[in-house]
Amino acid sequence: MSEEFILPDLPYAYNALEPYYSEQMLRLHHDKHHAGYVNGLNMALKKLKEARDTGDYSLIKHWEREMAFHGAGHWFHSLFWENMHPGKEDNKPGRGELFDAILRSFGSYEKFLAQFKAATIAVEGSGWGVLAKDPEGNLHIFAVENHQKVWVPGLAPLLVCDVWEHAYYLQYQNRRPEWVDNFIKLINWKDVEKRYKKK
Ligand code: MN3
Repeated sequence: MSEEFILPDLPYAYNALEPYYSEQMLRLHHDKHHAGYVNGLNMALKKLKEARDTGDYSLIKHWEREMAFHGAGHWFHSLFWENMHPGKEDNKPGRGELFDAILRSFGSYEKFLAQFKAATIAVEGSGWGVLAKDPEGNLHIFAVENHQKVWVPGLAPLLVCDVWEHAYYLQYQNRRPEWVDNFIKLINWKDVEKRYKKK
């Protein structure tokens, strides 16, 4: 990999997610935190290339960990931005393939929502609530703590909710459940369905 990763632009204006997600918090989260992951990923890749060129692999474990940590951060945040759009109080997925999969996998949309919220609020420390698709097209909800370490092979993430403190503290302080409630209003279900339909 020689190409540098770049910070993707947001697919909406910085104030587009108000009042559920403040412009100030979005600027900090995207321009500083996500940018930090992109820089960290590029640095790790550069150091791994140097190791290949010199044959000095003495720090390989360190740079692999750095690559995993920053790479997962970059990947999850890129997904997270696209998972949201301007919010509304009664935000729900429309009828279709994804909605059918939600019914099949969780029993009802309300049950899905209750489990997704509970799993996300219960993340210990920093992490993400994740909705993912398995190779058979069934949906699963799980929490990702320490995003560089936890991965389930074969699961494709469709929807992620960031519950690192930097994602909500400025606006919500310690009220993580309130942030998760408002995240639900911001979900771009068309984006989630597009990802579900991808083979
Ligand atoms: Mn974040």
